[in-house]
Amino acid sequence: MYPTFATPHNFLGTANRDREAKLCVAGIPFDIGTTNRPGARFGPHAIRHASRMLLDGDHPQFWVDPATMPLADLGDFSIALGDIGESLQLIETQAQGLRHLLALGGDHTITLPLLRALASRVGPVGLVHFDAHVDTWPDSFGQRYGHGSPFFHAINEGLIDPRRSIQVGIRSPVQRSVHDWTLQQGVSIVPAMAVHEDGPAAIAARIRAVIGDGPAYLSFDIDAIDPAFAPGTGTPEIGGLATWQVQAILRRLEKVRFVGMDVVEVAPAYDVAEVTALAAATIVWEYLALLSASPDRSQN
Ligand SMILES: [Mn+2]
Repeated sequence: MYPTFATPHNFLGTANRDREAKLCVAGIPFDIGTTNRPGARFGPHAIRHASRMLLDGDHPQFWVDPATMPLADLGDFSIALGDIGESLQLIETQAQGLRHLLALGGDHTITLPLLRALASRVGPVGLVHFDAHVDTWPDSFGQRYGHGSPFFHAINEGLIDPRRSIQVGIRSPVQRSVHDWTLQQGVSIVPAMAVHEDGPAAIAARIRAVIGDGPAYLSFDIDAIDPAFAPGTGTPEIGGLATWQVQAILRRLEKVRFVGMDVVEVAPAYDVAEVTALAAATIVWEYLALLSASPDRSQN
């Protein structure tokens, strides 16, 4: 029995490395898709480290200890250093066949190969996407596959159903053509200001209405959260969500049939007192608690 601070550096301290586990965590130390400050390659380590803080009790709403769920930490996926295309291939291959993946990024580029692997198994999914940015740019400064483009490609490749997709926390500068293209595909955009003005309960209701009963994927860019709460990221934007708002939304989504998730863009070099890593680890922990409360647990 370890005290939390001395627990081994696996996610929630798990010693299970079995790819056959019902729930698999994997790190993806990839950040060459970033357009501003790099450093998310160190995200998986920081998130695992912070996750050990969450080993001292049950979730106070769903009354489950996520560390006791059938969870394995597979370690970090292999990547091809310096090669975006080859890395996307490698990530997709390693994600294939896993029953339910919780990925620790890495920059947001990684969501594209994860969705390719998922869609090959379950077909197009609904998307609950927290972010400051729409991430539907056709390219970033000439870079076709980068962290500003995963959902442009995911929509064009039919990996997500845009009419069952919703983006929450959006507030960055954006070309109007990119914003309007996203809406025209059928994606719902919830600006950060709407979260502040309408409140988490209304936003959660909107998410449930958009997603419906089909399978859904959670992609959580940590920059959805305000830099006051999550400074450790590559492209911070002011006016973002407070961590309590994120919890208040997520805890109302137990009826959503989630089939996978990622938390991305944690760049520990810009973090202060590990608060960004703790926010990311807690979001994964909240997600696990949510699965335990889902009425459709057999699907998860
Ligand atoms: Mn993003």
